[in-house]
Amino acid sequence: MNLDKLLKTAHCTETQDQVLSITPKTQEQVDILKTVSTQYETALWQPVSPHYIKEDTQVHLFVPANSSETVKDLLQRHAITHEVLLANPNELIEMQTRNDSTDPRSSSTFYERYHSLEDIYFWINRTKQDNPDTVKVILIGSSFEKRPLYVLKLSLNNRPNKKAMWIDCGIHAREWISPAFCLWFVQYSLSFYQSNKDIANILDNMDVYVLPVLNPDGYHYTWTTNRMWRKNRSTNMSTKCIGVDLNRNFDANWCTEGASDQPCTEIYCGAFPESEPETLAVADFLRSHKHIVQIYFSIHSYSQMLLFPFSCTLEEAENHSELLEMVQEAAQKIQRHYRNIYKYGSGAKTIYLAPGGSDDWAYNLGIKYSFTFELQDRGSYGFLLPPSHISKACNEALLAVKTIALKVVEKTKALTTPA
Ligand code: 9B3
Ligand code: ZN
Repeated sequence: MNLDKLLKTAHCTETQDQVLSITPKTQEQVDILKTVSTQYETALWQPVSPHYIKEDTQVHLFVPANSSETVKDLLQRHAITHEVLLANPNELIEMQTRNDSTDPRSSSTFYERYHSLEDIYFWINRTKQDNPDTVKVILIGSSFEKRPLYVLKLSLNNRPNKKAMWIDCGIHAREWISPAFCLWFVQYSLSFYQSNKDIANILDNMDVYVLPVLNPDGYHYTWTTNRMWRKNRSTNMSTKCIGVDLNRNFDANWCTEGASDQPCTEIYCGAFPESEPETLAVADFLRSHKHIVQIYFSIHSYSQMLLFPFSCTLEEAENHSELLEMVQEAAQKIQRHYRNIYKYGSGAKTIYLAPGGSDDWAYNLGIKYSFTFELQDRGSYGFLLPPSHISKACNEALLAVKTIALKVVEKTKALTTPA
């Protein structure tokens, strides 16, 4: 390479967006990082809020090109070392949004790609039309920007007194693998009901309600404007900052430690519990179906964890050991089949104390098998998991869902079938 070209490339990498991995070693470095992530135009990937930054724990920070120099200078002046986690996130983003469905050379299926909100609405409609006897679409409400919130009801047979399972995806806009999982799950259920005895056993005993995109406004925004957006897109007269963290807006120790009442933060809890139309729609639906819904799943990313209540308190759930056994078995199966490690445990003990989450709220409503999954990866790509990883990430999560659902089906049978 000639010098001219070398200089050009060097210059180019200097001025590109990057994701940095930084591990603060002292309290002073912690404070600097907190300042950087709040005062400069950056997006904190991990932890979710500057509040959780602590010594000897990795911070993943998205740094846009225009603040790159200032941020790196500041780190250097305080002798804070960093590694470049992703040198070219824009290339990854381009890869994820490229619609290669028309490219005949592409070998990936519909389910191995990410889809825009419009595509997902289209898919919902097509899935209903292709499966008129087994799939119903229920409108449970609408988002702040008045987009419909559709739930697919999978009902594979007409047995009386069936129980139900709920799965929601896409509470957090930037966690794209989550909606991809909901689509994957629906497709798998409809395709393998006839041939896979586990999925048949589950679907013979319960209906499944799937909400593919709980936060459509945020998801749309990540496709059009800002790939790193997390919250919904609601506005409020009292502030110029947009969005509420929907996973802090449920009525479970609402807005205590681990959430924020500051609208400009990523973990803003909203004006009051269920203040957001998206939260209210889900809460109303589950309240009116609480006698049949046995299992609640909420799908997030990233960091590979299988979590159960509580996140909003360090106290143990009444059936803590039962829930622990279930996620442990699921994690073991994932490790055996896919050689991937998932951490597991109650939310508060496994990641952080955080109130207002949907799983804790559903648990308190009486849904005793309540889980949040954090899918792949553990930070190599973070929220920008390449499409080529979708199938493995989804199959792992599917195995965990099946393992837990089968356990619940067995337990229910043991209770209702006389010996
Ligand atoms: C948070 C809460 Cl509040 C909960 N109940 N369960 C899981 C989490 C973790 C997710 C979050 O909202 O921060 C991870 Se993206
Ligand atoms: Zn999330």
